[in-house]
Amino acid sequence: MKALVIFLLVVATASAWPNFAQNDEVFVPNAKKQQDVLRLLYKVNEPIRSAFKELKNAAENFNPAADLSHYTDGGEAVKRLLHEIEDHRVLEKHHYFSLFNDRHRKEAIYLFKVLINSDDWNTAVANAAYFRERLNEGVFVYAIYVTVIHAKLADHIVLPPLYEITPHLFTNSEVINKAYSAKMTQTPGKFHMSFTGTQRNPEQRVAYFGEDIGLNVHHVTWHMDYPFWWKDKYGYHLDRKGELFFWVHHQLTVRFDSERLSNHLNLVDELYWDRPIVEGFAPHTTYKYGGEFPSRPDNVRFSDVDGVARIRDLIITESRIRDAIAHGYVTGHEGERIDIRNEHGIDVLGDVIESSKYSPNPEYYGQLHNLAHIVLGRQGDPHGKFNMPPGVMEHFETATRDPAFFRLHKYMDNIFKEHKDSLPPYTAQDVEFPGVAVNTVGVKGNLKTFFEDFEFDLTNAVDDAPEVDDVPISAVVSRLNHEPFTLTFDVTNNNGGDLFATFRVFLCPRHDANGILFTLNEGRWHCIELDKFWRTLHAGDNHVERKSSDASTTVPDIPSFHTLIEKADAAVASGSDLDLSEYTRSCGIPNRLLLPKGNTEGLDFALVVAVTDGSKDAAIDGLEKDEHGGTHAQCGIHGEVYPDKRPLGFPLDRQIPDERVLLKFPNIHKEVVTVHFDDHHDDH
Ligand SMILES: [Cu+2]
Repeated sequence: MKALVIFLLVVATASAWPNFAQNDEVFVPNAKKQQDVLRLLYKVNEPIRSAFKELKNAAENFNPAADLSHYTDGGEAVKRLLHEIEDHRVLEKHHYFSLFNDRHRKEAIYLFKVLINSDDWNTAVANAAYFRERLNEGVFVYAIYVTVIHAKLADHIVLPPLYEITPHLFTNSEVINKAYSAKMTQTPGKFHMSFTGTQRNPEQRVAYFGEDIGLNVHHVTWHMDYPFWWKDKYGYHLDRKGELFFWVHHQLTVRFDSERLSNHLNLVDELYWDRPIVEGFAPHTTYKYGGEFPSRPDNVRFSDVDGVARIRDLIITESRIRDAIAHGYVTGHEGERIDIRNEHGIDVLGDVIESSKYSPNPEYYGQLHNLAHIVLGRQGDPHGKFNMPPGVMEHFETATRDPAFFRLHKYMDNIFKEHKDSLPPYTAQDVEFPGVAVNTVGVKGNLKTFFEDFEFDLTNAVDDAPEVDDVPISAVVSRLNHEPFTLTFDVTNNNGGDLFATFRVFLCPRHDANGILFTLNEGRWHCIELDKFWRTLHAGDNHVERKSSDASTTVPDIPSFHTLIEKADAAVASGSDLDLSEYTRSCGIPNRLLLPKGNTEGLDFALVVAVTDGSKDAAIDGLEKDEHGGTHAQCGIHGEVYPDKRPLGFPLDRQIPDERVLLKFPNIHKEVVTVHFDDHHDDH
């Protein structure tokens, strides 16, 4: 009986298929699109549920190559992907996926190309459903995320938090094991996730940062927003991608350093190819399929990694890059000189170091960042003797868990610094804003941090079948958060008319771990970018307020997968609108991580504010009202130029030979503030 019903259902929907596929003008409401994406990602390790009739039907009956007029590339990508499947070349299901594996990445890009080249929503969804059943789950999830982020058709769609889609990459083996036994015994469970390691390891004091699930989402999403494999023919140019690569990782590094100072640790040292890797790492993390993430003992000396890179080659790559910095130019593919001793040089250098498809000469300058990630990830099994799966460094989701990640990025950050230090300091003309003075900067509320518990769903962590009931299984993690606060700025405009102004706000550590005061020129390189926003200054006195929740470096918490499903289902059922625009971007530091932890005694920081001429700085309109989502500082705006014409980090990115010179400009202001950590937050 059941079989007959399914048969009739398939016949009924299959006969309706031609209309469905041909009608490219059909309007699909946002709520329906949102529901489609969520259903595509629902229990992604198993076949599509038959309750999702349209998707199930597409998975079984859609023929991706039947009508190639639906693809803007004439069906090129779809033909190739089908060919790969026919030839049994695709990565099997229930196997790990790593973006750094050339073959894995190629498949994910094929699927991405099929989807981004689909000229209407229904074609894209039918393809997604079809290939979901035929490709590796990791390949599928990656391609869906990157497509939704970049496809015009998927504007305003909210992607569910990755820690609920691929929980294995965000939690530890202990929690996963408990989740399995909860499922097996059908007993609901809530499992507290502790941070990796023990108190015998000083690095444990800052594990809460590298293992923060929101920070991990930010990092992996940034790399989806700005994929190193991106070509402009996929839709648009990713403006200042190389410079953003530098800036976002610089900010991760300085944030980590501020967390270290908050916990009485020295600033992180860089990695040296010819010295032992000081910190070992036992990830306590497991693949869904493919075993445990490999460990690395303390003080391992670098070994060449078979089939990936020799350490000697990485050293040569580095010295070619340092040569380019010293010469002030990069040599392009045809031998041409690309000048980098200017404000755009950092963008070229970022492309070179990552290296992305934008790199002007990867044959010569190699792929320092990407290869270093793999090499570092494989030091536990460099010759592949033990058939270990890739290390945490080989996934953007898990990389920051390893303290060596920050050493590696400090190493690259110092190369970028060498370049920035080769540029002349800013002149008065560069930084001044005549007639504008920042008189006071204040804080309403407290700069107070605390830990809080956060629960997320682990249903996707365990295997499942339609006939097995779900039991609620979740992980509880401790997360850093802060009390809401408002920054206030009293600014005078003596020019008699309205002026448009850019507010640049930085939080800079004042002392090193030994309590020695940084000079401005040392300290500037450790500044955390808190916010960047635009305001009109009227003639006379202006009082400007900016809430911590509005910071353009940050994003709010993404609603849970479950909440998103409920909202989308309800909106589709009632035919109502679904507005989740607040959550469409998950690139950005989680807002609760806006402040570094500080400590119970109170840790001093310099709040440095520069108010500069917005009529010269702003690259696009609509910035004053945050019309572009307000998450641009480290993630830009999709399909638009980066909103600020100034170099990222301006005006603290270049050498400051004499701090009196910079601070004498009335439009630049420094105020000492204190960040307190509240140890007993849960007690009140
Ligand atoms: Cu990264």
